[in-house]
Amino acid sequence: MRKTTTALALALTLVMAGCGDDSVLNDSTSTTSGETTTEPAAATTTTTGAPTTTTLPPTTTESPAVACEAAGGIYAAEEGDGGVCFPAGAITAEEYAIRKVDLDDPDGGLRVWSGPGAPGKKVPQEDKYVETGVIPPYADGVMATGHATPDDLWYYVQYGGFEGWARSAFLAPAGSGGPLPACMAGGAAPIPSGAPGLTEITGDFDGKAGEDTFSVYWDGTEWVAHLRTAYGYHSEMPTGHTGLAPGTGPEVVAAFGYDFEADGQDEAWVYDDSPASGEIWSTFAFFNDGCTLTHVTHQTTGTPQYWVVGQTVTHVDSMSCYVNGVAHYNGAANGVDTYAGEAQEHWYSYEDGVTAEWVIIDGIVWNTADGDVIPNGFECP
Ligand SMILES: [Ca+2]
Repeated sequence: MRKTTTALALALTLVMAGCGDDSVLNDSTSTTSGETTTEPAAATTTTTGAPTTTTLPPTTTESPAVACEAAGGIYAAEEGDGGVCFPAGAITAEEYAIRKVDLDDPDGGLRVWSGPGAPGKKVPQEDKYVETGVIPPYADGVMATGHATPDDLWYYVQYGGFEGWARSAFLAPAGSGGPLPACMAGGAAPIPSGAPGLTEITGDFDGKAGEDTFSVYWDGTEWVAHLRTAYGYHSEMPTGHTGLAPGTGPEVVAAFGYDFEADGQDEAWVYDDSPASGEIWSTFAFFNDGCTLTHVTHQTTGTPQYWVVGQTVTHVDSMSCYVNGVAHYNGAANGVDTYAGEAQEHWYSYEDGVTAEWVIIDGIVWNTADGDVIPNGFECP
C-alpha cells in the first residue's frame, strides 16, 4: 500500500506538471522568493557575516501540495491559489467495479476528475477541476487508493492509466455484483423525466444482485410497468390494469417486491385502487433469458392473472403469500373482516423456472366452511 501511495504521489506530480498546472511553477517561485528574503534578514542579524545562519527550515519552503503528497495525501489544486489535501487511509485501498452506470450513458461511463465536488456536492466542481478520464460502465479493476472526501461522496481511483476523483455511489467492491448479466445492451427507453403518477419500489428483480428499480407510471395513455436493473438495463410493458390519468380516477401503484419461490429473484406486485371492487393486484417478473419484463399469467388460461383484494358490500377478498405462491380467499361478507359461511380458498403455486419462457400460475380451488377470520387485505412476509 505504501508503494502505491508513493507511486501515486509521484504520478500526480507528473500529471500536474504535464498538464501545465502552474501550481508547481508557483511552488518554485515561492521557494525562490523565500530564499531571497532570507538574505537581508541574515545580513541584518549577522553583521559580522557568520555564514551558518542563512537557511530556513525546509518545511517552511514546501508548498502545501508538496507537503501533502510527501505525507501520502492527494492534493487537489484549485484554479488560482490554494487547494485541499486529502490524507491517505480515509477508506480501505481496494479494488472496485463500476455499477449503476447505463451502457448508453451519455458520458460514456463514470467521469473522473482532477478534484472532487465541494463538501456535500454530488457534482464535480467543473470550474475548478478538469476531467482526467472516463471509466466504462461495468468496468472491473478500478483501484481505490484510500483517499476519500470527508462526506464519503468521492473516492480517488486509478484505472486504465489515468486517475482522479469519482463518485463513490457508482463504485461497488469488486466481485460484489456477481457475473455480469446478459441483459446489458438495448432495452427500453428510460422513464421520461417528470412522468406523472410515478411510483417506485426497489428489489433484486433480475437476481443479479444490486438494487433494481421497478416503477409504474402513466405514459399519457395507460399505466406502464418499467424495470431498471442495477446494470442500467430497461424493460417495460403495459400493466394491463385499468385506470385513469393521475388525479382523475383510480391509479395504478407499484407496491412491493417479494421472492416467492426463493430463487433469488424478486417478483414485483402492482395494484389499482378500484373503488368498485377494492384493490386489484397482479405481479410482474423479469426474465434474463429474453431480457423481458413479463406479466405473470395463469397457466391454464394464459392470460395475466389478477386478484381482487378488499371489502365490498357483499364480498370480502384477501390474499397471503406462501412458500411458493399465494392463497386467495373470497366469500360472502359477514361484517367487516369475516367470511359468511362457506368461503373459498384458492391456492396459486408459482414457478418461473430458470429457463422457462413463461410464468406458471396454477390455480387449485377447494372449499372451506370454517368461517375463520381472515385479514382483509394482502399480506406477504
Ligand atoms: Ca422469485
